[in-house]
Amino acid sequence: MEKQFKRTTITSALPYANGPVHIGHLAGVYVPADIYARYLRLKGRECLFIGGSDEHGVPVTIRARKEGITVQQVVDRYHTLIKDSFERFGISFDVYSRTTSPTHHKLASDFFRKLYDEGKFVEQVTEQFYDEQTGHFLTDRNIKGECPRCHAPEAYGDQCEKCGATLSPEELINPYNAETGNPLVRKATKHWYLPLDKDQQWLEQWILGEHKEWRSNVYGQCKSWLDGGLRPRAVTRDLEWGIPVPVEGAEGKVLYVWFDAPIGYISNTKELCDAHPELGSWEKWWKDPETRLVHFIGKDNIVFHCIVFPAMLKAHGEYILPDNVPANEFLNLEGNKISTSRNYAVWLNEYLDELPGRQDELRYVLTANAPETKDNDFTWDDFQARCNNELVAVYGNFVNRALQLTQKYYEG
Ligand code: B3M
Ligand code: ZN
Repeated sequence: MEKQFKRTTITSALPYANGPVHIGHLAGVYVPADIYARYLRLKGRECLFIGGSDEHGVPVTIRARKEGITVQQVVDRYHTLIKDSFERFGISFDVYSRTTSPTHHKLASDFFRKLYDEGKFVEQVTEQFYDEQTGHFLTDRNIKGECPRCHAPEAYGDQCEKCGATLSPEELINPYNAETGNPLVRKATKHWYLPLDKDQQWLEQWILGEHKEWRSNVYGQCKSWLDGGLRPRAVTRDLEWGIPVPVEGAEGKVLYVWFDAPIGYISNTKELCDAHPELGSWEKWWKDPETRLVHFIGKDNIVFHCIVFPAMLKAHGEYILPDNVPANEFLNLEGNKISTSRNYAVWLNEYLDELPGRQDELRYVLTANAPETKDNDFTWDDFQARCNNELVAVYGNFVNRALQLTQKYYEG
């Protein structure tokens, strides 16, 4: 017998504030989550629909350097643009906040500190690439050098785009900072790790044993992560932008963006409930076993929502775990991969500006063509055909007939 819940907390992935949202985000996450929230409300069920911007991580800092503005300016700009476009499009969030909010900084920091105090992390010193001239440690993607396989001069720290080899930065010949060109040295640095290896057993039982009803793409990805054996994951980084690690001696280090971002769901719920006492305490939405937690995400976020975040919640000890994690596949655009960094997308804000009043058409097409079980393709020809043949012809005709019959036989 399926468990009966009193209420539902619905979250949708927090979009990175490094660019506008596009139709791929809408089809994969926001339209399905919005449909579910609207459905539950119509049924008279108690639910909250939580959204917000993810404003930490490396991509926003890269965007800031490229544009010659501060990171704060980047996130302010995109948070406002994204929030505004969701509102104009009609995504019915109960709250849309941001991870730079003081509430979130405090909650994420306290969360880390509790785990730290209870000895839930392991500390490890490793050698990482360091640019002595800028005083920065670098992430794999910001490191370039000669490929050890094909000797292309500009391979990345994680991959050579010439020969396709998967690399780690230590393998590069003469590694250098991709942005400044400065040569790199190796330097010891300490980080905190979530020992996921110790979670292997209960995660296997919980996901593979108790959640066979999860979508096959989600279940399958979890199974392959679990079959491969979980390893400890660093939850801190040597960066300036982010939430400072609240530990003495950790100056210059911040929480890893994937540690703080999912806590953002909780912080945003807290902000909402603090401002609206009639919704009850935020804690009932996150800590009461009679609350059903559902995460809507894209397929690239599965491991974080099904394995890492639940391990964090469990380590904390007071929280419920997700009951389901509906993840969608990707939507392509005219046969090609949508990409924020390559500026290839239909941006929501531009759609709303250029086709005013056409929200429902887009919502319909993205729902009819939702990438639920495989990647799908969005084309403008298909958009036009679906609007004309399905919305106008089939649905319009149905409504028209129903209205005429009502008029004729039931006096309107
Ligand atoms: N910002 C990644 C993404 O948009 C990330 C999601 C966070 S959800 C807590 O794909
Ligand atoms: Zn190569």
